[in-house]
Amino acid sequence: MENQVLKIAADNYVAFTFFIGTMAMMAASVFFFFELNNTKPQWRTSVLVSGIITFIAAVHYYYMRGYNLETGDSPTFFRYVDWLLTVPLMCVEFYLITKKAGAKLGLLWKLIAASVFMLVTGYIGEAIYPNETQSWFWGAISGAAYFYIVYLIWAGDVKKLAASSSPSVAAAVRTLGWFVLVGWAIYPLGYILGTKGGLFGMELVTDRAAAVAAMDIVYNIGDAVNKIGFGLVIYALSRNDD
Ligand SMILES: *C/C=C(C)/C=C/C=C(C)/C=C/C1=C(C)CCCC1(C)C
Repeated sequence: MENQVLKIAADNYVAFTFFIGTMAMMAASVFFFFELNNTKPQWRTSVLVSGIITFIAAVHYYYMRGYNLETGDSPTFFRYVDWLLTVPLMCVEFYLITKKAGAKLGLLWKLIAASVFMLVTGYIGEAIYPNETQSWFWGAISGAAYFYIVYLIWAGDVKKLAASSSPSVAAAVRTLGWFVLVGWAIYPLGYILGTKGGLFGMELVTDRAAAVAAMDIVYNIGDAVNKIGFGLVIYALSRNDD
């Protein structure tokens, strides 16, 4: 049997971005955790959650890098496990930073329930019925939950609470709202790209392996921006607000 050493080829941008993603998420976690000591007590939970988000991602990225290198496949299952843990936590941040303005537990549960629903239905469509017409149905109801989260942040409860918060909390909610509206939009776009007869049409995507690789690279870069950038907005808020 051939003894194969798995190393990242110079042109393997998928494995490379999994590797860089692991490092970036690890570095961010160390930063958030160590900064807790010089964070005002009232902001510690929020900064801690930022660190937990990047830490969970770092562990998943380490695993996904190995999985991708060994199998050449896209680690769809572990992406979803990662999202299922980190996305609800990102939603929790909206509750935490608006709590001083009176955010209720009901809002926390609405955000968690919508994000879990979005991811579970998305997983069913992407992993269980990937090449069937019904993946459109799962994608659509997942998308509805996504727009509900966007609604809560831009026009619903979160927006109203932000309006009665300090200017720095209001500004942070707006910036984080852009992350959700624009940064998170890459995920449903990737889903549509991979759906049979999707917007970009499987007929248009002649090289399926190349399309999946491109999707992984976009997700890897997007995740770093969405998780580390998101955490840094919270961190900056913890320095600017009382
Ligand atoms: C750090 C990871 C993040 C912020 C992941 C976010 C993922 C989404 C917003 C995924 C959304 C999806 C839809 C809106 C419809 C199609 C299925 C999904 C799960 C890709």
